[in-house]
This record gives sequence, C-alpha cells and structure tokens, in this order.
Amino acid sequence: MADDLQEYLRARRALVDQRLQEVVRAGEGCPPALIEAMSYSLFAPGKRLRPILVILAAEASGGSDELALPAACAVEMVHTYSLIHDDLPAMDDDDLRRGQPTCHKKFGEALAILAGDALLTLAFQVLAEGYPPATGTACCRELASGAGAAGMVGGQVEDLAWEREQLQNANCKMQIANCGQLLGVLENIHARKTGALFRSCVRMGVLVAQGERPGGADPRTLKALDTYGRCFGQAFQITDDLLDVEGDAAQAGKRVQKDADRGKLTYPGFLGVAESRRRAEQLVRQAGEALAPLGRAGDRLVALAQSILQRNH
Ligand code: GRG
Repeated sequence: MADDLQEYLRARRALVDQRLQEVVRAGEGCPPALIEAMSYSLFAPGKRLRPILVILAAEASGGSDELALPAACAVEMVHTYSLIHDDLPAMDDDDLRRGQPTCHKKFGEALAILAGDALLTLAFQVLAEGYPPATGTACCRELASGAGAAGMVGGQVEDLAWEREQLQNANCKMQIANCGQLLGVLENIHARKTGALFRSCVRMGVLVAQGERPGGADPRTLKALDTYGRCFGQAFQITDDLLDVEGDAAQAGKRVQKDADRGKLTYPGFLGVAESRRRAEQLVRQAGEALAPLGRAGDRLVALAQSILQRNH
C-alpha cells in the first residue's frame, strides 16, 4: 500500500497543479505582478495534502477525482492565502516557507497581503463556477465556515492572543495548568486554526460526490468523514509541532525550533515528545476506525492518515 499511495499522491498532485495553473491563468484583467505573487506561493513545493483529502473523500463517497478538482483547488488556494498572511511580520514573521523566501520577503508586504486576498476570493469563484448550484452553494458554505471566523481565522486570533499573553505574563501558563485547562485550550485553538480546514476538505469531498442526490449527501458518510477529518487534523498538528522540535529546516522548508522561543502552546511543550507521538498514533487509529462504515472505499484515506506519522516536512 505504501508504494501504491506514493504513486497515487504523485499523480493527484500533478492533476491539482495542472488545474491550479489553468485557474490562475484565467484571471483576465489581473495585474501581472499580482499573478506572479499568487503563483510564487501557490506553486512553491507544498504537499497538497488538503486537495488530496478532498479528492480521496470524493472517491470514497462514490465520486471521481475530476469532480473533486474545483473544490480541491479552492481549498489549496485558501490554505496558501493563510500561509502568506501567517508569515507576515504582524503575525508569525517568517522568512522561509515551502523552501523559499516568504511572499512578503520576495514581493513586499502590500503585494503579499493582496496576493493572499486574491487567492481567498478566487477560491469561492472557482467553487461557484465549478459545480451546479446546490453543490456549489453547499461547498461555499462549508469552505467559508472552515476557513472563517469560527474556523481557521478564529483559531489564528486565539493563537496570537495566547502567544501575546504568554510573553506578557510568564505565569499565565502555570495558572491555567493548575486549573487543569491547558490541554483543552491547546486542543480548542488547533481544532480551529488547523483542524477546521481539514474537516472542510473531507466534507466537501462528500458534498461534490453526493450533493446533487435527492435529499443531498448521506449523513452517515458525512459523519464518518467528519470524524476522520477531526482526528486527522489533530494528528497532523501534533506531528507539525513535533517537526518544530525534532525537524530540520532544510527538509521542512520552514524555520524550526521557533515555537518554544515564542511561548507558543504546543503538544510537545505541554505533553512531552513521547506522549505527543503516542497521542498522534492514537488519533490516526481513531481516524481509521471512523471510516469502518465505508469498507474498502476508505483504504487510501486510512493509508494517508498513517503516512503523516512518518512525515519529515
Ligand atoms: C492567517 C487566517 C490565517 C490563518 C493562519 C494555517 C495557519 C493559520 C497558519 C500556518 C501556521 C502553521 C505552521 C500552522 C500549523 C499547521 C499548518 C497549517 C502547517 C502548514 O501546512 P502543510 O504542512 O503545508 O500542509 P504545505 O506547505 O505542505 O501545504
């Protein structure tokens, strides 16, 4: 299955990249400098994990990769916008992303902000134009809720607030820990900041496959994929935190060893490396169990979840 998965991922990444190229090129009237900044970040070597989740969820729910492509591209554009904005001096202030200088380092802050804005808005245009009205509307709602104020943006706000509070008050962590709430705070922030978009990926996969059925998508399939997405997202975040502690910047394509310096709330910082790894393994098992109702159709999703335990970038 491991070789099969690698081959599958390579082929689907190529499909997604090809469609993304078409989508970005089609922006008639778009200033060339803006296209350049958008493309610079979008086509830097990312793992394309989120679009692949959309495609896999669509295939597991009776759809095809072709059907999933508009939603897959939309979510990658939203993800890339979030990385561009996250790297800005006002947020994480990073110089390196996807193995190259961050968008604002290359093009300046104003153009980087606008490239992120343009990717975010283009994502919803691609959904609206890529599907019949019922499916397009359902996907727009799903992506907006995963990426918006109650999802990724809200999680980012809480993460930044926590970090700033930490820097101002070194005792804050201890006070909360004494109340036994720290793990809950950590999980809540990441469930929104990283997890909500992963959940939207798999839910959109079901919606594109089943959205036009009379009565809409099957609630049992949606629930199974939603639980998978939640566990996958949490396991992914833990492995991301572990990479920051144990990883290598050249391989990861971004700065490492930065979370602790900034007072960031991380799984290894709170649970230790061994317990964090154990927790990630448990979540990957739970992600697989959630897909039991899908039978063999969920096999590739299970293999993808297992593969994040071995990630080095
Ligand atoms: C700015 C609204 C806004 C939100 C930012 C996603 C995010 C929220 C911040 C990114 C910071 C970060 C490192 C979060 C941890 C998890 C994460 C999203 C890692 C990057 O995703 P990968 O590893 O990246 O899938 P690639 O480059 O492979 O696509």
